[in-house]
Formats: sequence, structure tokens, C-alpha cells
Amino acid sequence: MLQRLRALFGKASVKPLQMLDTDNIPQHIAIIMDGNGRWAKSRGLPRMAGHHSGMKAVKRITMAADRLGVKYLTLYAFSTENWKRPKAEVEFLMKLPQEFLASELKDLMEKRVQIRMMGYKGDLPDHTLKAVEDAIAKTANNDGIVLTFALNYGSRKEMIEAVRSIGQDVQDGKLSPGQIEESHMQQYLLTADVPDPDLLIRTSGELRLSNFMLWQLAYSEMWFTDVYWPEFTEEHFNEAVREYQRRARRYGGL
Ligand code: V07
Repeated sequence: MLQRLRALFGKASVKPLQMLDTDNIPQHIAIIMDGNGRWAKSRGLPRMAGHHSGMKAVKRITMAADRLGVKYLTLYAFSTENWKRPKAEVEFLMKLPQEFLASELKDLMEKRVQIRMMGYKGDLPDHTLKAVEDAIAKTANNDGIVLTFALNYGSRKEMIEAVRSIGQDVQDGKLSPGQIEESHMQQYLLTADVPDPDLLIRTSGELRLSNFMLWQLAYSEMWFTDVYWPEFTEEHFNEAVREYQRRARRYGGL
């Protein structure tokens, strides 16, 4: 199809973006940014170099999502399981939020990006938390894309915390067990003010959810690619959105 369009227009510059339906851009895209270590290994580099390169991809894909008009982008940066990694690697990872913000916050402000964090702040080092909270505060009134970093996030922990809060409401007599509905869970999850993702992307060939947004992804489309996260480009991102739109058209025909 693209070949035929190129032949028709006699140009090599027919961009996939032109084939996207601007009326059906997913409102919320969530991404499991996998393959940073593998990318580094494949090039004979230390894992840390992969994480660093992955950070560049975060900027690139945030800008790509903004260009498409995506309203919410949620990125899995660090899971509650990631603490089990070697201490030096965890320490390196915990410096990335500050490094990312020091170099990119200016541009993100100009694009009116609103930065948020989803996860458990308690276990984060002070320097990490301070940098993230500072960025959240500075961007709180921005009206552009909402960029949420899942940092020290785990979906089962999130659901347990929600169930605890509901249990407390029952004990306080605000609610009876028979009245508990989906909306109660929804309002106690970390995503209470955010619509469920329309599309989940996972890079680097793994076909699992790995404890990421289990409740919120119940009805989401999923798109997987073998491409390592540091090599994930705007073209790959647009391809995922194009596939999302193709599926939507097929359901529409049913
Ligand atoms: C991290 C780079 C992306 C690939 C996945 C693992 C490594 C950006 C952030 C970040 C987090 C919060 C924030 C601003 C930026 C980040 C960690 C790891 C822990 F407010 N990339 N990135 N945080 N990687």
C-alpha cells in the first residue's frame, strides 16, 4: 500500500502518519519499555548504557505521542520487582529521573506536558523523589499531554491498597460489602482520574503484562514488537497506532 502510494506520488516521503485517522487517535497509550539491557548486550555495552539510551527513547516517543494528539502516555519505568536487581544497577536507574528532567524539562514545559508519577513514593531515594516531585509541581498546570511515569509501581500492590481502602470504608460504615462495585475499585486505584489505556505497547518480544495495570488493561488493545526499546522510533509508534485503528475498523464492520 505504502509502495503504491509512493509510486503514485513519485516520492519516498509518504510518511505513515499520513495514513493515520486523526479522528481515532487512542486517548491513552501505555508502554512497557522492555529490552534496554538486551539492546546493550547485543552491542557489547554495559546494561547501564541501555537504560541511558532508553531514556532518549522516552523523550522521542513523548514528542511523537504529543504530535499525534494522544492525551495520556503512561510509561513503565521501574517496577516493584526491579529492586531485586543488582544494587549498582538500581542506584543507576534511580538517577535517571533527575538526569532526564535536568535535560528535558525545559522542552517538556514548552510542549505544555504535564508530568505525573504512579507508584509508591515511600521506597524511592530522596534525590529521586525530590526531582520527580519538583517536575510534577512545575508542570501541574500544563494543559498538554499527561506523561505518567510508573515508578516503583506494581499492579497487585495497587489493587491490594485499593481493597484495603474499600475495607476501611466498610469498617467505617460508609459502604456495605454488597454495595461494592467496579467504580469503588476504580476510584481507589492510582489511575482514579485517568481513563483506561486504549492501547498497550510492549517492546522487545516478551508477550506478558508483568504486573502492569492489570485492572486498567482489561479491555485494551495490545501491540507487541521485537524491537528493543532504545531502537523504538516514532515510525514504530505510529505503526502501533495504525494497527489499533485497523482493528477498530474491523470491529466497526461487525
Ligand atoms: C528510566 C529509561 C527508559 C527505559 C526503562 C528503564 C530505564 C525516564 C525516567 C523518568 C522517571 C520519572 C520522571 C522522569 C523520568 C526513568 C527510571 C528508569 C527509573 F519523573 N526514563 N527512566 N526512570 N529508564
